Amino acid sequence: MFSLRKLAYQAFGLIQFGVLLLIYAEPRPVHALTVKIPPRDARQTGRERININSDWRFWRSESNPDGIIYDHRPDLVGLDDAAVLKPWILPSGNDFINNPADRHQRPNGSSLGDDISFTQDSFDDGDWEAIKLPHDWAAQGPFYTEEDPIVGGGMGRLPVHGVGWYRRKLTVSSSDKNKSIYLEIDGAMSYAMIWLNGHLVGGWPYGYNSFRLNLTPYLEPGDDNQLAIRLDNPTDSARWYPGGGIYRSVWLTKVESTHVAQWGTYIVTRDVSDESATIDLVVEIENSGQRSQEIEVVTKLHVFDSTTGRAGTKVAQFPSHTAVVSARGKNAVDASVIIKSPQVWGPPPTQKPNLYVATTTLYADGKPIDTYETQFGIRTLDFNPNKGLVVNGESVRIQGVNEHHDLGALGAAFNVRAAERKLETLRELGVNAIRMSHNPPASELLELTDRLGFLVIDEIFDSWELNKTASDFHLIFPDWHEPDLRAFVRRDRNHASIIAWSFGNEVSEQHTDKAGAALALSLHKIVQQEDPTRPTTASMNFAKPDMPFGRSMDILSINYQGSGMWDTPNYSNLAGIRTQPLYPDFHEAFPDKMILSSETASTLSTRGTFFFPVDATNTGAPINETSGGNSTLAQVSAYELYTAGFGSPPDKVWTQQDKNPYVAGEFVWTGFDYIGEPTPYYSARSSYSGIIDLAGFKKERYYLYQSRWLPDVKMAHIIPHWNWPARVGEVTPVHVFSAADEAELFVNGKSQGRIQKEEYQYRFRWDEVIYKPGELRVVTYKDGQKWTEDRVRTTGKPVELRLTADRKTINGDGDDLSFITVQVVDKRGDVVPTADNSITFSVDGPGAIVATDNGNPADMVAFPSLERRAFSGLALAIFRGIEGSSGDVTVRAKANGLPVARIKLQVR
Ligand SMILES: *[C@@H]1O[C@H](CO)[C@@H](O)[C@H](O)[C@H]1NC(C)=O
Ligand SMILES: *[C@@H]1O[C@H](CO)[C@@H](O)[C@H](O)[C@H]1NC(C)=O
Ligand SMILES: *[C@@H]1O[C@H](CO)[C@@H](O)[C@H](O)[C@H]1NC(C)=O
Ligand SMILES: *[C@@H]1O[C@H](CO)[C@@H](O)[C@H](O)[C@H]1NC(C)=O
Ligand SMILES: *[C@@H]1O[C@H](CO)[C@@H](O)[C@H](O)[C@H]1NC(C)=O
Ligand SMILES: CC(=O)N[C@H]1CO[C@H](CO)[C@@H](O)[C@@H]1O
Repeated sequence: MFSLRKLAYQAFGLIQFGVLLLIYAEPRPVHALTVKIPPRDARQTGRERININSDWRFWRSESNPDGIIYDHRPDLVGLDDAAVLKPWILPSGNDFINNPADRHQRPNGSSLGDDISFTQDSFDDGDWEAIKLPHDWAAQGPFYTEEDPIVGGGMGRLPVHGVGWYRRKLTVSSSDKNKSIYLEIDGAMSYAMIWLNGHLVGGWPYGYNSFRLNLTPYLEPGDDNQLAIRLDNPTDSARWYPGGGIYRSVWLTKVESTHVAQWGTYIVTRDVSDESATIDLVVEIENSGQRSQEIEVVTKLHVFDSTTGRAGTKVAQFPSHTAVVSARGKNAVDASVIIKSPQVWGPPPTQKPNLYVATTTLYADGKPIDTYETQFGIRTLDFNPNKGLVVNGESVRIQGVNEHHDLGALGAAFNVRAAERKLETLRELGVNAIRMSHNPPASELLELTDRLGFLVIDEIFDSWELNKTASDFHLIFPDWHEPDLRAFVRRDRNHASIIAWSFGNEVSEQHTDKAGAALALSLHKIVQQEDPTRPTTASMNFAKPDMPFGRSMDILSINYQGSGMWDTPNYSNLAGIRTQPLYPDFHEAFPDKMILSSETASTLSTRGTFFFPVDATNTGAPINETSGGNSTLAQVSAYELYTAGFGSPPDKVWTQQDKNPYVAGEFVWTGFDYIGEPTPYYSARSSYSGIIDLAGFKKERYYLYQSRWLPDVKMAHIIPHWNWPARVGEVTPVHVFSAADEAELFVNGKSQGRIQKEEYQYRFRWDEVIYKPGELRVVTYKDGQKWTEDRVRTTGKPVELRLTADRKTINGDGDDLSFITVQVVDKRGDVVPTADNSITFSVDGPGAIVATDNGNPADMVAFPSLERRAFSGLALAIFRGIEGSSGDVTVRAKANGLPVARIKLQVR
């Protein structure tokens, strides 16, 4: 189905054909034990990639400060006379528009807005805020707490809107004279426009994509080049928190005028067996110089050394090729190599995420002029309609979660350690797959998923032509869907972890029958042109098996419909399109397409919070004042049975998955809580859908999922807590989450009965337990043998704060973090489950607490606050070392009436 040469022809024109070269290499196991993040700046022969996250000045205005706009927009009222810069921005997407006739020409003459003072070297930005990237201007709040704020609960009640300006000087030396110099922005939210020395260079509206601009024509030797970046965020751009600002890294890349093009390598592996694998490589070369050049391309293949984060032992070399690259032109070469005993990439625990690195060097007149590294993995994927996902010949059930891009109290500003902590928590839960809902993530996150071995669905759009909010992507879809889609795939297509491309989530075009399906097909084709090796998909929460939408994709991603929606009695009083579980109908209508559930559950809960009475079913109930919810508190009961109107509890989801084993698995909505979309209580700031709360603390549901996903882990977990002074003598149901098949519950030593899980039962429940203070104890059994126990005690009052850090020694690089958990404990050391003590943090030493949280979706204290109430007994403080510093640190936590607690950390 796939011809690399054909693809390369399409993409790059002239191709030199490669000769296969057989190299017999010793296999060498590579284990991803700890993730090493390589140094940020890379200086290699002919190529410098310089991180420029430091030394920025920032200023933001809530209303338009400069009389310029990208284009007219529903929320930009009263700006009829503003200068529209769109014609100058559109050409920035030209490299990603296939048809030359559709590419944009920059208007002649100087652009409108070139006289804006903020872009000028003479402008004094001395009183602007000094900041370091990645930066999210909204995360520090404060939260809007009023009834109808300018940014509501959906977008996190944080000040994301308005125009932000960023300024910085750039230095180029006289030795850079003939170089091509690019600005690479990994993500800027949103409508980015970039000026250099007063000239409008270009921009990129979509805030989630990475982009590159050529600064060469506008740079002067010296250290006085003035870079100015303008961002503009609508008030209603999304259904969740987008963040605001340059929230990912920015780089200056200096290369010789002939160099490997942007994202210019593409590696595909095929004919993979235990004995050998064929690796196909395309290298695209760009010549921005004045004369044609003959370039020799040499690529060596190394194992990726996970202990250093760099290329390790060399295992093969591609046959070298020569290509003539015309002045201001491009050309591509392809080559193939067969390696022996490939170490395949696959998801733990049964497989290992082995990676390789291809190091490409370009030579002109025998001299090396560019070096470019490409990480990739060797693996086979079969998307089997009857067996589900098969990775390297092994059936791998997708145990996935959806993740939005924010990092909790750190907001949208990307941080490698915060992302890695998330993945560690998910790994412990048994998660092997992540859907990047609903936008391309930071590149570094995909490096982490490559190295840790998570399967990834990379997703790009939440809306196409039809809107979900007034100012979402639909405004720019006509101009930008092609460049955004191609840029998305080209950036990410060498990542081993990505198994499929999703070009849409729950788009309204599901409702427009053939027209929507035709648009879907056109997007599918664009993705296929950029990467024919992976299947496409788009998530369907409405399209039915007999509708044409599903025909426009390779694999079917079903949201919620597989488990049935509004189909059980407790949901019958709600409006909604009642559907029986639809897996069988989809399977019958699409016998050739693998089915997965890209969103399941939408079970909602607040950690440690329980309301009574408890729903008697395992098929769940929608939330209202008498069913799992309390709108005054803005909290949802954590019996893990209450859902969004369209949702289902995990138990109901699994029943349908187990009855339909051809379904490849699920992506739960969601792994972590995220900022915004606080269904059902839009007075709150963050979601209730996570298996893990916004602070990273495990909700009750964590143990329910772990019992299914890691059934060999000896674990039993009792809910609720047992501090109910007002419930003495009242029915207080007890549920136990465990992979055991039998369990006996004891209240103060008295058996409440030994029960067995029936088929399609996933939890133990004792619904008639009468509350008495004391101790709950459960003893579980597997195959008749005693397996494991859990115990919950009524606690005493708080006597102490207990501090623990996920890492006690961190790097003094200004990015690394230590996450400090505070537990409020009683005199026996048990966490007091109702404790809400107000805790004040302070630090001695080279660093600071940059954010605090407690996982309470309704806590409206701004994230940077050093004072934070515990919630259900826990609080979190995030410590960051000062850049370039080292030394001992003491973090103190203080609460009224309790002794001061301390923890010692080290910054190195
Ligand atoms: C710019 O001017 C040139 C020469 O007059 C003309 O050919 C070209 O079409 C103009 N471009 C635009 C975008 O107007
Ligand atoms: C730039 O190119 C010119 C012409 O090829 C050459 O003479 C000059 O030495 C180059 N400058 C640098 C700094 O490489
Ligand atoms: C879609 O956009 C229109 C026009 O701006 C707006 O009136 C409408 O409210 C939007 N729809 C949604 C769901 O926001
Ligand atoms: C609340 O939800 C329950 C369970 O679905 C339902 O029986 C009840 O009628 C609902 N109450 C209201 C006021 O809608
Ligand atoms: C919600 O919680 C508040 C505060 O605890 C309580 O006063 C109120 O009765 C609760 N509402 C319902 C419907 O239980
Ligand atoms: C919350 C709620 O009302 N749950 C009800 C769901 O339906 C069952 C019977 O099917 C009732 O027993 C529950 O009370």
